[in-house]
Amino acid sequence: LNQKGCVVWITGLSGSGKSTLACSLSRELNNRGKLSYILDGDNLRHGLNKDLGFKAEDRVENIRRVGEVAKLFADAGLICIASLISPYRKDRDACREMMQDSSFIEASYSKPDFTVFMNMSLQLCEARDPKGLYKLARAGKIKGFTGIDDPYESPLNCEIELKEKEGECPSPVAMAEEVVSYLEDK
Ligand code: GGZ
Repeated sequence: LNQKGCVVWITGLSGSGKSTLACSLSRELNNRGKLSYILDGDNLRHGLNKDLGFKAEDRVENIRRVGEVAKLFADAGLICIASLISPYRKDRDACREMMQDSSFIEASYSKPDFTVFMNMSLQLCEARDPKGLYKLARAGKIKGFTGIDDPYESPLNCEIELKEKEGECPSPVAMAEEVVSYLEDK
């Protein structure tokens, strides 16, 4: 492999465009001959994490497991793109630590971890509501929905922050290019 492994961790509200960015980023990397693998929270909840729900302790375990798997992919030299709400700062920090523990594998690590914060407002995410989940949460049919009646703690130390402009999300390709150019710089 003509690349070094790392983890790109995408955090943000449901509907903020994490999965779309993950796909777009993977495609952009592929165009540049870089191998990546996407770990998407929602998808993994159908398999590896199907025993987990959305209570705080389940989310903690969800993030921990995905962090461990991401580390394995990065150790193997891939650019691992993890896209999860990952609402708690403490859990994201624990993942970051986890990556640093393995940075002794210097050959495969450039920098252990990059956090991308999809800083889209609740208003925007709720207006998009691609799966109708915000509507259900507002109606009280889903309890503990992130942003409605469950917390989201914004990153304090993210490497990349992607923001809406005039109430609109930038295009997936534009966002992916921003992440790629960051990775290239490093
Ligand atoms: C948040 C929920 C919930 C609750 C179901 N809270 O937009 P989606 O639909 O496709 O992605 C969300 C996904 C969140 O899974 P994660 O593994 O990323 O969450 S976490 O990091 O917090 O563990 C959403 C759907 O599951 N979903 N119920 N109560 N999102």
